[in-house]
Amino acid sequence: FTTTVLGTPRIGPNRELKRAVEGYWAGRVAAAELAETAAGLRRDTWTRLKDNGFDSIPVNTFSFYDQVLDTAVMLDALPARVAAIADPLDRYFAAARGNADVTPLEMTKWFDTNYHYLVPEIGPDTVFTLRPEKILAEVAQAHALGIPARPVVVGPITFLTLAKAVDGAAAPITRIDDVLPAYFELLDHLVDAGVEWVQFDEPSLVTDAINGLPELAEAVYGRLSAVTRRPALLVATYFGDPGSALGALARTGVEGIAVDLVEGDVAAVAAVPELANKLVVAGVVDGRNIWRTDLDHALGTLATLLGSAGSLAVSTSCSTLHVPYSLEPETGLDDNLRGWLAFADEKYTEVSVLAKALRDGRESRAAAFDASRAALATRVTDPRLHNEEVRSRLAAITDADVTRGEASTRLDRQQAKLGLPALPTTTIGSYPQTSAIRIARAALRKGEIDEAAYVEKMRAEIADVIALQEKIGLDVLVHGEPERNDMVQYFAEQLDGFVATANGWVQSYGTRCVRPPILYGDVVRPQAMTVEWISYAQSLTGKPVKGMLTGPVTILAWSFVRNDQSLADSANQIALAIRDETVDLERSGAAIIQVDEPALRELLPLRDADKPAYLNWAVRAFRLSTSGVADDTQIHTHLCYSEFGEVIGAIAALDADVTSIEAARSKMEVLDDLNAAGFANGVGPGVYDIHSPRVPCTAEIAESLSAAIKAIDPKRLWVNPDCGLKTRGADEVVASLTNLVEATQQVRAGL
Ligand code: THG
Ligand code: ZN
Repeated sequence: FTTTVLGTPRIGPNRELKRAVEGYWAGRVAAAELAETAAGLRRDTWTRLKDNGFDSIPVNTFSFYDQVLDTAVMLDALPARVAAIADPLDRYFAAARGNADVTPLEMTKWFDTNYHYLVPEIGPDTVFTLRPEKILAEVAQAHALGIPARPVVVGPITFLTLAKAVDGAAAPITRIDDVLPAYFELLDHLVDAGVEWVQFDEPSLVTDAINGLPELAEAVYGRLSAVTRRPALLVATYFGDPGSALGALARTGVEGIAVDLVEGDVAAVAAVPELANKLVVAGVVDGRNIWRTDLDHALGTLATLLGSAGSLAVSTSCSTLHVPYSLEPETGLDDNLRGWLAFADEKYTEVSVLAKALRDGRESRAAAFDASRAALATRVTDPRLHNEEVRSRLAAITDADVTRGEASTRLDRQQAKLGLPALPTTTIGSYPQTSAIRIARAALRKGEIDEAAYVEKMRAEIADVIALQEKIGLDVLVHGEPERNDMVQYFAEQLDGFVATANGWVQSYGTRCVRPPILYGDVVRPQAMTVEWISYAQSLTGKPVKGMLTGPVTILAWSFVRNDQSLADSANQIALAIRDETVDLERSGAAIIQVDEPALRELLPLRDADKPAYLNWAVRAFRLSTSGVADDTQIHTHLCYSEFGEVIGAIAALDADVTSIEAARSKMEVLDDLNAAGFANGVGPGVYDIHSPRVPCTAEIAESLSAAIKAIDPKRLWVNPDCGLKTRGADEVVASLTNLVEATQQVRAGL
């Protein structure tokens, strides 16, 4: 084949799948109706690809929740606690999100993206048995529609490297010999189903997740390709350079290998002689960012491979799961900006143009190439991409701008100013987003209420949250963030250089979506962004109210980023805007300012060799954003959503005065890690898990606190939940925080 894509979005152009699945959960949508919605979404996606001239179309990339969970189901490898649930759909959703009786699988980030997958659990007793029903059903649906279907599954190496061992089992990858027979059997079924090509996704091959990956890839794909009755095998690597795994794969009998030529290096691919008898699926159109492709450049990349690849197909670099469906609803964008962008639909057109130009010559598609060139030319001249003031300010940054006074001196001065009790209690920032808040936001958007009326409603929410915290007896208060839709989008909407989309939804996990803003230009903060809300909150109480900001790394990680300058440069520009905001907050009277960096771990490069440089610029950007304030202003940060092991040194290097960190689920182990990293500042290990609706009792929180006191000096210890309270119910929050304060008082009494 010549024209394809590695995968597609599936939530629906207007989030139809989200509505159907959430409706099913709520009992409003029947299973049959859910199945019908899903089938319609698949058909629409495939039809669009076929209409674009795609001659191999991915199927089984649809999912009700997550493709890694789907693979665990295909291998019959769900943990016993959920495997016992009789109804397949209920079992599936129980594994994904738990129910009254069972806890779900853990969720974590899919490589360096903002998509989350469910972590398969492999115990000593896990047996792998092929359950091909889903994949065969989707193939059958596609064939009935005349679609040249190429089923896609997560490959065995990636599946096992992403899984976690439970109940004392050995590392999951040691089970490779047990899992392969299920894949062998799958190949046989696919031949029966009339499938010509199957795609095995192996993004783990671009990482250093385990030692000896290239050798393992050669052995595993040697065995898979030795199966005599099977479709042609396409192994898809993406999100980076497979390095020596590419040659290893090419030495096996697989027929095709997909390479990411946006992240990876075309010269390295062209230098692999064994590709001379393979189909190389060349990912020249960026599958995970939203920029229009430079068609001339992409065609040049393809031409480089003509001499070395046996045959060549044009594709996206990875699945377009990570970009919105279509630019069509984005009518609010100006012409220049719109011309620079390509969402999933526009990318399909680009792939198709490139495949045709490769076959018939550039001239055969001259109009498309001219349009691409003309649009991209304005990116060079548009003044919004080059702000001299911001650039010269950044060029003048020195170490002094990223350094505060000595940490213990700072803490003394802050304590003199704040006079907080031992074990100060606080919360992370957000309070439940009530229906009143959502209704007010929708009304503002539809023009039913004006800005002033909206502000009035948000102030009322803030007043409620302040009163609640005073009543509960917390020491350091927050305003609750009612005015924020999302902790990144909110800031992006106020900063020049970013644009928000109208309908650019991307799946984050399950039915949850985000609308990442687009960072296209130099970042300028036209005016203060949060000061009025925080000052208002502070005016209602004698206790300190924390200023609440999102850090530069997280704003970057949860946006579509510029591809015309380094991530570090973009991070520093955002950092300057945040720095200016901290200074304004300080001037308005804020004594404590929190700058959250939950995504610090997410952008960590996939290759070990690239990690130190990343951590260096990420830490520096955070410090640039927080070092503009006086030593007696207390800087907090908050980290969550990840395993911190690899970044613990960087967390210490952020040099925040107080770091609140997810710890409840790991039983405070993170404190020992922080100690080992030499961290000596304040720390608030989350004393209960907010991701569950369960209300922790006082004794349980007191126990967490006592465990924390064993690990660190109580003088440095703060007491707070694990994360923001936005997704929790109001009643749970009141009960949990009341217990938190009571537990703190008990432990304080024993100090
Ligand atoms: N913001 C962004 N990315 C994130 C998070 C975030 N990535 C990591 C983590 N938090 C993901 N968690 C969530 C949790 C809830 C929702 C999305 C991601 C969510 N979304 C609404 C939905 O799908 O209905 C839409 C929200 C909206 O209206 O803007 O609830 O916090 N950027
Ligand atoms: Zn958090």
